[in-house]
Formats: sequence, C-alpha cells, structure tokens
Amino acid sequence: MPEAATHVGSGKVRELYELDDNRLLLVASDRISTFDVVLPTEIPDKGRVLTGLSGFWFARTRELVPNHLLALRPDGRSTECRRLEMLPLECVVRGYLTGSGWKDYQATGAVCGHVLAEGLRDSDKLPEPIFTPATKAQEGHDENIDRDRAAELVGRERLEEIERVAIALYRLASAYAAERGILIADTKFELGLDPDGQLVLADEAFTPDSSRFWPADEYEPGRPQPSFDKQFVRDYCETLGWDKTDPGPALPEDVVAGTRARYVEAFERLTGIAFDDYLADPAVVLA
Ligand code: PZK
Repeated sequence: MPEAATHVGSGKVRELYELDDNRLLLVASDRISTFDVVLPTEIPDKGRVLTGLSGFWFARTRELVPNHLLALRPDGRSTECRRLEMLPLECVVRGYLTGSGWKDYQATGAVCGHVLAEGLRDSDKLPEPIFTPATKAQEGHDENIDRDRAAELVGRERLEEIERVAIALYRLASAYAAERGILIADTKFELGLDPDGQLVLADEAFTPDSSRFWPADEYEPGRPQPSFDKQFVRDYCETLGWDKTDPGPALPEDVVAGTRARYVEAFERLTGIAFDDYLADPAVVLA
C-alpha cells in the first residue's frame, strides 16, 4: 500500500512508515485490542473511523496548537504527517476519575501529585480537568508520574506549556463531545517539536483508542462506565471465561457488526458528517 515507504514502527493496532526525511505515514489498521490483547478478528473500517476523527480534531484545534497533519490519503486510514522530535512523555488529561487515576486515588488520595477531595467514587467527574503525565513504557503499562519527574524529562518551562495546551485541548473537545452525547473521560496526547522548537500535536487526537468515550445517557458515577465503542467486545469476552492473556478470542459476526456500528456512530455524532461521505473523500473532515 504505501509505495516505496520504509516501515519504521509498529503499534498494537497501527503502523508507521517513512515517506522522506521530513514526512511519515501513520496507518491505522482495523485491529482491535481489549484487556491489552489484540484480537484475531478485525473491525471493518475501525482504522478509517479513527483516522477521520483525528483529522477532524486536528482541523478544529489548530488555533490552540499546531499539529503534524499534512494530508489524509484517499484510503481514509493513512495520515501523512510532519516528522517531529517526539517528547518522552505521555500527556494525559482526566476529566473523570477512572482507570489508573481511580486506582492511584484509592491508594493515596492523589493522582500524579493532584491531591483530590475525599470520598470520590469510580467515574466521578472532577471539579476541573487534571494533567496527569506518564512515562512511555516499551512494554506493559505507562507509569503515572508527578510534575517534578515530568519536568526532568522535558524541562520546567516546556512542561508548563504542555500542561496549558493539553488542558485547553481537553476542555474544547470534551465540551463539544458532551453536547453530542459522548463523554470523553480522559485522553492521551503525544507531542513533538518541529525544527524551530515549536510544540506540535502528533499521533492521534481524541479517538476512542487514545481516549475513554462513554455514552452520556448511561453515565452513572459509583461504578465503571460502559465503553462507547468496545462494550460489545468486552461483554462477549466476559461470557467466555477467557483469562485475558494472549491469544484473545475470535469475535462472532454480530459482535463485529455491533462494534463497527458503534465506531461509525461515534464518528457521525462527533463530526456531524455521514461516514459514507468520509469514505468518498476523507478531506471532508478537514473543511
Ligand atoms: C512517532 N510514534 C508512535 C509507533 C505508530 C505510531 N509526527 C511524528 N514524528 C515523529 N515520530 C512520530 C510521529 C507521530 N505521530 C509516532 N512513534 C513515533 C507510533 C508505532 C506505530 F503508528
């Protein structure tokens, strides 16, 4: 597919190619992971949904921070992007207390140095979004770190800029998504520097793989929330008694179809664009 491009990296569900000295191609596959295991069954068009959503958000956040997007390829799953010097930090923003944030809070009352009120429950909305950076783990889970440790990795001033930008991005996207019935509980960004040392948003942005999407109409704090996109897959896996180690189970047709429909629904609700229009011309999300 990427003609004469050198493969330079693999993620669990994505591939990275070098186009030339200054440009990369990020290709989103239809692979899906659950409980950290990539399943043997693909979700048709999942990579296109994620690529289109990222493009949509890049176009709508460029006034807040420049981003790496140069073009979406006609296949709808490939993003041509500027090659950056990536920062060694996972930039996480949380608007709700769940996942590793909830775990850390239960153990210590704090998340990445943010001391929170007592008595919070799983999935409670935080009074203000918090920036909770993590280290990039080669294997296994990223490790949450406090601001002193993060400042050692990128410098104090750069960290303050990253935190400002990350919170502003989260506020913009979460407010927009909530109006369309999707809560963005938390999200992860990757940032890089261009040759002038300017901060640039890279990777994917506000996709269901880089964020937790919850259906707003089912939100009920005090318990884990259903996933907007992956709940059918999780529910099916729970019926199997699978031990959540590799290899994962194949998915039946109805679970695949239901999950594909949820990804497409997230795309259409957030962008207001018919997914078929995206398939016909991916650039529609950039307008
Ligand atoms: C970059 N990754 C993550 C790993 C993937 C993605 N614009 C950029 N410039 C330089 N490097 C990267 C990017 C971006 N985005 C992204 N690693 C490096 C990654 C493996 C597969 F699809």
